[in-house]
Amino acid sequence: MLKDRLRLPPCSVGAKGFCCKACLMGPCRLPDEETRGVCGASRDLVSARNLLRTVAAGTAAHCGHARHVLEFSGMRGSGKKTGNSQFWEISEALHVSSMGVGADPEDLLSRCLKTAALDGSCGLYPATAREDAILGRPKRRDGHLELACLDAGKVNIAVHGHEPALLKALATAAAASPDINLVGVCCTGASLLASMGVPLAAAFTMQEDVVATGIVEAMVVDSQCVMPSLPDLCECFHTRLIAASSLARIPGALHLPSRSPAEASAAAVSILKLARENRKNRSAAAEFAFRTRPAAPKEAVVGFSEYNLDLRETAARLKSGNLKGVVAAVGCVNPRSKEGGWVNTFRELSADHLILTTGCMAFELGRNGLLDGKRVFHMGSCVNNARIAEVFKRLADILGRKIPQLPFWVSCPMPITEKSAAIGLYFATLGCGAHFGEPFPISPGTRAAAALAGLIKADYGGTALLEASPAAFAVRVREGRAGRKGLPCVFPDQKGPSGDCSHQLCQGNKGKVPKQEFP
Ligand code: BF8
Repeated sequence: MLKDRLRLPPCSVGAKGFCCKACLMGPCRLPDEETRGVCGASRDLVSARNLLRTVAAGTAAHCGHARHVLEFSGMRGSGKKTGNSQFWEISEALHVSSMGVGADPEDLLSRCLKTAALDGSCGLYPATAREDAILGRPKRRDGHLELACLDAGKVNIAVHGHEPALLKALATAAAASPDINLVGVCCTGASLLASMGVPLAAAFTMQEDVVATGIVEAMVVDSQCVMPSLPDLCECFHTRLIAASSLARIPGALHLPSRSPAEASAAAVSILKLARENRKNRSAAAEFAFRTRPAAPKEAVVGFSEYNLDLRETAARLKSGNLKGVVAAVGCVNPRSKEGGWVNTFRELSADHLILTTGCMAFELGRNGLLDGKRVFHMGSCVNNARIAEVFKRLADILGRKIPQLPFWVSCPMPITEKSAAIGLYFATLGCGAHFGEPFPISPGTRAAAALAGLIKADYGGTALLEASPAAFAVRVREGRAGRKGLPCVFPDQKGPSGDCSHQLCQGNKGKVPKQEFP
């Protein structure tokens, strides 16, 4: 189980981004500034190459996701030109970051941002648009979270991964079958929760716990964030593992790839039959143990998007200073992250900031009771960060301002996957404040960190913050995008009688000096 495997210590040099595996003379670990890799690469070059490879992989995952759902809908040829540009951008990113090609860290970091921009336009946006077309737009609804969503009195099926389009047929069939209890895991689960009200049993770190309850007859996985430990774990229980993606082969799983709605409908019939038949193999002891668990599902208000949030009211509140900013809490919950306290930080910020949230962070905030649909809004899965980008763009339009002028932050406090880096940097290219906690391929306080922040600011008007401390992050958010110095007033007509601007939108708030600042 995950908690046992976490005993394997992470490489202390690699965790800071200073381990290079770009060629087979290494891996080269660079413990200090003076040490060079066998090829002569410095720490700055190694960390820039590592970040570019990370962002390219994350972007490839989101673009691949978008392509799969387009193909699923019979839209194979559509976006061929876009597909070519994705291919070349990602191919060039991997090429230039290989050994002996790009040697200028700043140029590589600038390519990180170009690749991340593609993550949004060719990954998050088309994946979300197709998802809406297939599943229907999210609706505000009451949702349920946590393992307690499993039902010992029914046949339990869990769906896990990221491509919910493949599993819509299963969700529809389950909804029509009173003996079946369907629950979601990770982002496939988050999307099905938002659009169809399927309860969300777990996020990434708890996926094994779902099987370990011993009362899950089938777990259907598609792709991304599916732990390779699942086949072995399922063997220890009676759970049948079913792989629904045509891309991801998983040893020990029953493969039922769904490349079209017709294949998905046929697979749904097979999965329901198989799960029903497997019910007799459930251990009576496991069922008894689950029945006697005291926990009840956590309640949450979910299903928000750019279409059903009141953006005019939000803009008015921002303009009046009643709301100090919008903070998106996105991405993963890394079990290795050293600093706890992020949930409390977002709770505190929600007093005078609108909090939007997606992915595993949304689950984490929800299981801590924060998804109230009043101050903290569940916006769906990680590709659904396109919805948050749309909220920012539309608020900026209503306010008649550019995003870099506005107090919009995207925080990815505990990244795990390459996708998280791509998402955060995509928002930086929109001109938002982009925050990453630890671990991250670029270490705070390094020249590479300063260069990345400088590029984000100069080329996109965004703000970069690498900060592992929740308290320091909150200070910086309250202080404003421009830090201590503040920005010129963006609403000069609203200056106070003294002529000084204390308007929140201008971020002239003179708060405490943050522990750490990046140029
Ligand atoms: O895409 S938040 S661990 S589940 S990567 Fe994965 Fe991270 Fe969770 Fe969804 Ni997003």
